Amino acid sequence: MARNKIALIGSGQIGGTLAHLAGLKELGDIVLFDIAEGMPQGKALDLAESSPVDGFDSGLSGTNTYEGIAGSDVVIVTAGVPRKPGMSRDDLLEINLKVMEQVGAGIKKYAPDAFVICITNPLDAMVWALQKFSGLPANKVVGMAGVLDSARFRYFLAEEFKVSVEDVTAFVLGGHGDTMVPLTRYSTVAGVPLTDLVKMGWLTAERLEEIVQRTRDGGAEIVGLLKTGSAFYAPAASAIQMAESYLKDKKRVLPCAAYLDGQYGQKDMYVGVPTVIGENGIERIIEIDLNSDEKAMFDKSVASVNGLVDACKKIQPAL
Ligand code: TXD
Repeated sequence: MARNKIALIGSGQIGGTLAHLAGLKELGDIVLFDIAEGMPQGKALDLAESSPVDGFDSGLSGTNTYEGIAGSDVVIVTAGVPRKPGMSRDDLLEINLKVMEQVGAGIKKYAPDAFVICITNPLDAMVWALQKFSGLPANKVVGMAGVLDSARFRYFLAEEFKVSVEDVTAFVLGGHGDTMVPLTRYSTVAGVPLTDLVKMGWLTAERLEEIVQRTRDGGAEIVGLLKTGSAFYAPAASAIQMAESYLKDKKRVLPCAAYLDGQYGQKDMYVGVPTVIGENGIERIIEIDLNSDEKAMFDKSVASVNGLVDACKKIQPAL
């Protein structure tokens, strides 16, 4: 049986980490693509040279042409420019929209059957544009943000409670930005909702709000420390979890930026919602009941994503 083929469009910080993780997990053969000459080839060779040590068999190659991604089963897109300190995700919009146009055309021509995971920021608008530019079915084009945002929330909670990260589940809805909606009553420690943990005296409501806010600012916290780019280890790990669920038909329930066609009262937009990822891509969008506070936060987040999508339409009227 032939191995799966995984194409990484953009071989920078996240792209390189994705290649490493995909290799270590033997998810398939890996092609790194970038416009920078030699860089994807160099990373591919370096990673290939680590494979005898770590004991994994994955073909690793680098390319600067879209032919190289032909027939890919999964395409993960990080191409574009990351944030510098002081920049918002939205500042990236104009530059990265042009990049999505090129990437979408490449995927349309060479990998029309792939499951496409977009990571490039501003995420919800870029994945929306990438789906349009590529013309792939909406269930096969998805954005990665919720897994990362939930992972940050889980980590902060596990630290706070001094329990294993494995026993903390978290639920984050909405756009990947300052308006994301961490849902405390659906986030748990071993099944006990955070709202109950407040009643049990594990933490105060104020402390919980601080952790929620740190989660919202999680990306900026890393940008502020790194100074030369944005987070890459946790974003890569998150996208690999999504790719793995597709390739192995695991049907994981994961929060992703998915195409809404009436769900949550929204049409023709991408925003973070709970989904099921299996062999058919996004197989289901789970619609949960939101109370009035949560609904208000979700609507605010949707409005902010819609603002970015409108900005895309202004720059590129064909969309
Ligand atoms: O949760 C999330 N979705 C995110 C998103 C979390 C963290 C970072 N997030 C975003 O991912 C970030 O704001 C960026 O938009 C992307 C990629 O971040 P990364 O840290 O990997 O950026 P790098 O290291 O700059 O890599 C980007 C690469 C770089 O090598 C460029 O040469 C290449 O993209 N690039 C291109 N490749 C192909 N085609 C085109 N047109 C192109 N332009 C730049």
